[in-house]
Amino acid sequence: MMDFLKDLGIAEVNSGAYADGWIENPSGEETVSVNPATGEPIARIKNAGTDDYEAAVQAAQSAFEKWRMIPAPRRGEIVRQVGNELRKYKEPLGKLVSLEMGKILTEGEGEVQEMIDIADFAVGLSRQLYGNTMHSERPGHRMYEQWHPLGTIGIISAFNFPVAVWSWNAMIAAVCGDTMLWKPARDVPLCAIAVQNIVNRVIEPEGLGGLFCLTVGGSATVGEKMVADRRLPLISATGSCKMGRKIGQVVAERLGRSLLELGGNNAIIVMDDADLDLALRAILFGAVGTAGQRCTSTRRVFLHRKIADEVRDKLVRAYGTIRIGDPLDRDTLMGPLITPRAVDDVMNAIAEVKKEGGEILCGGNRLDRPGNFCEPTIATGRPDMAIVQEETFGPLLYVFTVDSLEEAMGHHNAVTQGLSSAIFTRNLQASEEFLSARGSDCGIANVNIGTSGAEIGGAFGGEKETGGGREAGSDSWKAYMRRQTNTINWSNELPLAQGVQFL
Ligand code: UN1
Repeated sequence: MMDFLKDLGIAEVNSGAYADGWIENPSGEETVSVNPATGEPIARIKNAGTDDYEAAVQAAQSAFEKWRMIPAPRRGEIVRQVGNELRKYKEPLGKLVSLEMGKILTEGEGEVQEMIDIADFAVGLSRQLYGNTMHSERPGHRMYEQWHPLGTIGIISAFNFPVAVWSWNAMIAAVCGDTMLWKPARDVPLCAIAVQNIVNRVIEPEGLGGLFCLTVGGSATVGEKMVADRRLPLISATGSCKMGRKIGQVVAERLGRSLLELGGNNAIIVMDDADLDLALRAILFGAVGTAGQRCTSTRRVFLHRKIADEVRDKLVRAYGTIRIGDPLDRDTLMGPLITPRAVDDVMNAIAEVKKEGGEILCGGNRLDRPGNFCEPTIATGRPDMAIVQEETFGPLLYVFTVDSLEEAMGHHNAVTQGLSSAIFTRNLQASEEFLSARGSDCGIANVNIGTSGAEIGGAFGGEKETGGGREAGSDSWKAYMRRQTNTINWSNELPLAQGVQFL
């Protein structure tokens, strides 16, 4: 066992269930966390069973009784301490993210930075959970709205951001007065266990053990239970559109709330007046960064005909220089995919491109070495090919040529997903057109910046089959609270609204 894992409290065999304290011997199956770069085991996890799930919900519910009555700025003080612990553990936790998920070290550390940033944001927010006041139409009446905590929130996170997306939800929900139960993705349980150990250093001495609970487990033992559980008023889930559609239906059936952040099919449009060097770098980071496994990864590029050949050639050349390998090696630019199956998915998509008459411009192969590696790949063909409509979660980029912004916009918005988008241009009219009501239909639209790597201060999420949810900054906190409108009559009369006379 590597030393940095010990620093994070990771053992050979780990409990995957936390309910106001680690449950020593959870009753679920034992699973193994595997290093995607080598196929070797990292450590074993005892998953949460049904009884452990029940214990965690109860712990979170009873913590809520206390937590909801602690003033929000005091709750912010707890989150401030969590942010400080994360600062201390940035290096080892970033390394674990790289080891278990496979993203390169700078991105693993960046992910922990994202946790720290959202913790800081949440601390400030804890003094800014503002409601409106309105002027009542009735004399001697005062009207305002206030925001109360919702309850215990269920957080279902994806493998690709194994720690940051939890913190987007958890740091904000914590200052809002909620407690939570986290189900991390199957392939990255150690990241979640390490995060739980870090936050425990703050919550346990304060007697707030049930504030952040954890149940590592499969969909049948944990996931499906959470989604159907009426004690969890909000389910915040990140993952594929297919998964979100199922979750959304079950939560809607019980009239609960869901906050969905699902797949993207993000595109960059490059106009003929663009700074091509900037565009090139943004496309590379967007398509090859995280081995194309961000929900914001760049999947489609529309090049204006005047610059298309030049950009395409430069891209192909740059793809040839990408250093693929061990994500923990500082020289590596692209690590492995999460599972062998993920590599199969990319290979199947490439076969599909060829079947539909498209062409592979570079890459296209698995790497003959241990671990889940494939080449970063550029394909071309028609933007309306069936495979292009799908989100293939890997380093597969489609490049198309267009004659005008109008043509690019048509293809751009024709997919079912609506997460992130970008245009590269120096032309004011083109960029404003792209950002206008008839422009990009995505939740995120950037100018001269790629599709991925959003800051936490903005609201994060997208439209259409991306699910409509917003997490992180701006006023996303409202999703984690319930709004109450209060009217107070301090007069000696009982006037009715709308001038109604009665008695
Ligand atoms: C995700 O891929 O689910 O904007 C989240 C980005 C990151 C978050 C991605 N800040 O790329």
